[in-house]
Amino acid sequence: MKKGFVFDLDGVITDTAKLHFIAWKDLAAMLDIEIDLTFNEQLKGVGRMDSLERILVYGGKEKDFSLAQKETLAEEKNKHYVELLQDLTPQDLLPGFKTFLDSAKKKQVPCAVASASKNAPFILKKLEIFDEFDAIVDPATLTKGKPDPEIFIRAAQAIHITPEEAVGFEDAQAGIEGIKACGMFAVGVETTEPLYQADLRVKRLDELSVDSLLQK
Ligand code: XGP
Repeated sequence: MKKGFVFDLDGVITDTAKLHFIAWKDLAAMLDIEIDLTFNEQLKGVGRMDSLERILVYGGKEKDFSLAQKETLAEEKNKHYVELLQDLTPQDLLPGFKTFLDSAKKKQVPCAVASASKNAPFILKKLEIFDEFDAIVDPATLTKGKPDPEIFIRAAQAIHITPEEAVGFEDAQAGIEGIKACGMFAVGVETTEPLYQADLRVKRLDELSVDSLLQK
């Protein structure tokens, strides 16, 4: 029996992945690196500095910048990304998410957010669902990023359940791997790429019934 839900943000609650792509693509272009949507799949679920590192490796420029310069580049990307977020409204919730969340809340299922994004609280406020969650893991307090399961273990702890008692929702392969590595039940939200190892795959969350998930 499951007792709580743990959600990734980008690609599960809202489609901010496309805004991250715009901001990373522009930053990469400034460095003479061209990234496309296929490469962008590798940045999903990956934190800010790790995302930058992957772009630099992809462009063969991983040795060209000091840590301080990389921090400045990451800040620049984030400034652009936050500008793109200004117009976010509840209309930007992914189809089916709010219906599913409302149903979970009605049944008093504790819900947590496990996102690598430091912008998660700001985004949840823009989407007007910040108060619906019982916990939001602060990625700045983690020692390892996804696919390590740390963020999912911390999310389960924060809602006072074990990972085995939780269902995790993810759109990124790294996230599914993290969920499975700590014994959670994994729901893969598939858009373009297939997700391996997911226990269940859906296109939108309202394809699922809260009751049947709790019985997994
Ligand atoms: P933050 C973001 C990364 O910049 C982005 O590349 C990832 O796809 C995203 O996290 C995953 O949720 O982190 O810059 O919003 O803190």
